[in-house]
Amino acid sequence: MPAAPLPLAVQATGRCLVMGVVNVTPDSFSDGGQWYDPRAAITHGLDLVTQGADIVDVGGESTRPGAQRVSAEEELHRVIPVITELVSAGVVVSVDTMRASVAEAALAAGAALVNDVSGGLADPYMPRLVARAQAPYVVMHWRGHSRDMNSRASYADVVTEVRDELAKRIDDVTAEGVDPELIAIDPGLGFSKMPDASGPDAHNWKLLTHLGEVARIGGHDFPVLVGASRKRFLGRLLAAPDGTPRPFDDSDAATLAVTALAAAGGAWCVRVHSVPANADAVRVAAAWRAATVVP
Ligand code: PMM
Repeated sequence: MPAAPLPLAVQATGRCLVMGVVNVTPDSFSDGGQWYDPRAAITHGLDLVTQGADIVDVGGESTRPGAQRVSAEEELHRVIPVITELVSAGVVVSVDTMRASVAEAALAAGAALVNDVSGGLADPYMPRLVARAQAPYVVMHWRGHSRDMNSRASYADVVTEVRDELAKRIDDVTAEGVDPELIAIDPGLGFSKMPDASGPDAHNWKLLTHLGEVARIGGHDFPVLVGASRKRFLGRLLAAPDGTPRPFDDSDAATLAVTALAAAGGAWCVRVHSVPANADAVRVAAAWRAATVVP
């Protein structure tokens, strides 16, 4: 089944899109185990759409810091039945995978977008597969697998380095035939980024406040996906006086604040675990942006 067309510009949608997350994993950071059962995952995906998700992102491999990889067979076993069922219910599905074989099966099952947190680095066959399928492709900033990604979180100037490394990824994947018009970029919040709330290592905050610079590559403004939802840098920001980080399931209000700010700043899409309030926030941001335009 061909991938359904997905608008890749804020101008085309009138507002920032909301991507709801379904992690079909036993060990994801914030919702590990909750949607591991395929029936639970399918029901949750349908609920996310009812709550206002434009896209449902289905993943079968945890990328939490320190996570070990699962086999391709296991990943396929987790995600394909869920994607098949959601697509047959009319849901726009993205597949969160670093593997070309999983992306290929997901696209064959009707997925509309490939969300590759490695931006084509983890599997050399991924860019060619995406090119052949003419599928929209999220290219995230990534410096290596989760088991040791924190050791790579070293930057002199995080905004320039992330932008330059994304530019290299875009050069490489377009050289393999990926259409630049089908690429969205992602700064990869939490991936080889320190969770500090301030100071020189406040990598996530620097990126969030310079999304336009990160996305301007080779004279082209790429659509930006922001994945801040429930991440450690929010828990760190909201830590208790004794330094204990706020638990991930109590950081949805902070996620919402990032959504509103990023959407008002022109982000194309936000990837979130809890949809309802974020679906409202992107509409608020759209009205905010519209009212800033001088008639
Ligand atoms: N984060 C996670 C998984 N997939 N995809 C994109 N494009 N951007 C992200 O920031 C991102 C992602 C990890 O989050 P989770 O395991 O808590 O859902």
